[in-house]
Amino acid sequence: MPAASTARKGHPIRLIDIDADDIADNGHVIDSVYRAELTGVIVRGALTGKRRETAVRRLTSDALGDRWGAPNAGMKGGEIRTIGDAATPTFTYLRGPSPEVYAASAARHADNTRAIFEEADPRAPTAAIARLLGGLFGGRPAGPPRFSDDLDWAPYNYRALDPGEQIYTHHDNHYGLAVYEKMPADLDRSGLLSWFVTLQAPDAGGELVIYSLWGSDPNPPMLPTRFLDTAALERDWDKAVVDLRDGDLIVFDAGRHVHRVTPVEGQRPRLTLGGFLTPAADRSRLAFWS
Ligand SMILES: O=C(O)CCC(=O)C(=O)O
Repeated sequence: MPAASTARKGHPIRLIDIDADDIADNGHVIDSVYRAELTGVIVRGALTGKRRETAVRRLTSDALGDRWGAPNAGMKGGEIRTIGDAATPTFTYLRGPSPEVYAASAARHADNTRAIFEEADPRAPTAAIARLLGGLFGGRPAGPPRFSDDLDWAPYNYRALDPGEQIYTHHDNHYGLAVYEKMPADLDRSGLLSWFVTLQAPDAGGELVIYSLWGSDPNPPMLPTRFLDTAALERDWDKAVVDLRDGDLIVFDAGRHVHRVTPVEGQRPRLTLGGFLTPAADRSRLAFWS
């Protein structure tokens, strides 16, 4: 069923809202988002039960101490914590992590995932994500692409936004970063989608806001700091505020649509795991990575 359909300034925002049990009936969704016919899909209850609870217990314990990184340390209000690097610009690496830095992080992914999900087979949580994303791609194969002869891209990273922190307004079309030299050539770079699972929703705030502005639009509203002017977006552009609860997955067109996560309120950190995805140019498979 349609969750939002609006048109003011900018491009239409069309999100659909489905139950995890209905994925098989929605195998067209990723193709539709890629073609910009849809902006995204919310899948309710995608990662639930003991698996989600264990990840939350571990991510909120002291046990993971030095696995956590602070890629935006010093960026007031935007100090996300992560386990595992992402192929995005950060305050630490303005042009994204180098291939060497990314490879070192991706090589630790399996061990981190074992420590967070405490499952005998550390590949099982990633296989579950592959089934969800592949299901939205008509059941075609889905997985992280090769990074080098003996390493895959990390399938996702883990993110915590503590009370008061936010993700500032941005889009994710980052194929220009050096790390993408390692992306297999058969993958389609004409678009890029984001996806993430909410492991723990915050008490309040921490909402994903998707704007009708595309990163490729001419003359986007900018602040003198070269950040996008969120106040102007709130005033003049259309938006969808997405209500994501524990266990929900969202896949959306983050390569085109400018978006942000509002400041987390209350006591609980907002915990997510996620990354990006794109299909092969021949649509035979889906690649997802952090
Ligand atoms: O909330 C998250 O984990 C990431 C939100 C975001 O900016 C994205 O998915 O591109």
